[in-house]
Parts: sequence; structure tokens; C-alpha cells
Amino acid sequence: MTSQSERTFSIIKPDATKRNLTGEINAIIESTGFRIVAQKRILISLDQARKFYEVHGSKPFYDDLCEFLSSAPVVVQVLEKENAIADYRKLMGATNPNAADEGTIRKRFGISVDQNSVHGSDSPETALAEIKFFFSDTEIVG
Ligand code: 3AN
Repeated sequence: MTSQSERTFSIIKPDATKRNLTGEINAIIESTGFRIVAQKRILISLDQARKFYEVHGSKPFYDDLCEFLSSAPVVVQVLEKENAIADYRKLMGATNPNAADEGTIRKRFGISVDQNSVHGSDSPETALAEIKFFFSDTEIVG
């Protein structure tokens, strides 16, 4: 990783993997300058999902969100690029696909505010914690 590079954590969510959109989403990610430096397709347990989304524990949508994330396979990824965290948030678009800008992943593929196809870290601290949650150092080969 060069000194200017930054890493962010991404999830291609169940609504997208079910519709066979992994390749299309990855093509967008790569064509906008991100390197996918680690990636695996996994089934997240309900317990893991609850831990991952702990910060939303008090929100009314927490239970549904955790059930959704563990309802079908997801693809977890580490993306690398200069300014990766902010740039991936921009590429994903707003949480609600209806409010997302044209050309964003959520505008293109998102179904609803919960089934919005992708997740991306929102800060350097979260990115580090989220990457560590799913990947060991030896799984990130650059
Ligand atoms: P983002 O993923 O855009 O950073 P967060 O972190 O506020 O959004 O919320 C995490 C996830 O919780 C969202 N990706 C979405 O799936 C779900 N979520 C957020 N707000 C709502 C809501 N009002 N109703 C249902 N699900 C929501």
C-alpha cells in the first residue's frame, strides 16, 4: 500500500448477491479506481450481524437489518485507493436508493432503504474495525 492509499471495508449485500450482481458491482468498483485487495463470499450468522451493526442497536430497524444481512450470502471486501473511504461512500450513494444520485451503485441496484445492495465504512476508525471484524492480516495480500 502506498503512503497515500487508504483502505475501506465493503459488503455486497444479500439483495445483490441473490440477483447475481457481484460481477457488475465489482466492475463498477474496479473501473472507478479501487483495487479489491481482499474478498470472500460468506454467510454471516445472525450473531455476527448483530455484533457488526451494534452501533444501530437502539434503532427501530436493527432486528430487520441484522436478519436481512444474515439471510443469504454476502461478499465482504477490502477496497484500496487514495481517499477510499469517502470516495466509496460517494460511489455507493445515499442510504435510500430513491434519494441516491444518478450513477451510484444504490441508485442503479438498490431496492429499498434496507435492501440497498452495498455497505461501506463511514470513517477511518470504522474501516479499521470492520476490516478486522472479517479479515485476518494474512488474507489481505494487496
Ligand atoms: P449507510 O449504510 O448509508 O452508512 P447507516 O450506517 O445509517 O447507512 O445504516 C446502516 C444500514 O441500516 C443501512 N445501509 C440500511 O441498510 C439500514 N438502514 C438505515 N436506515 C434505515 C431505515 N430508516 N430503515 C431501514 N433500514 C435502515
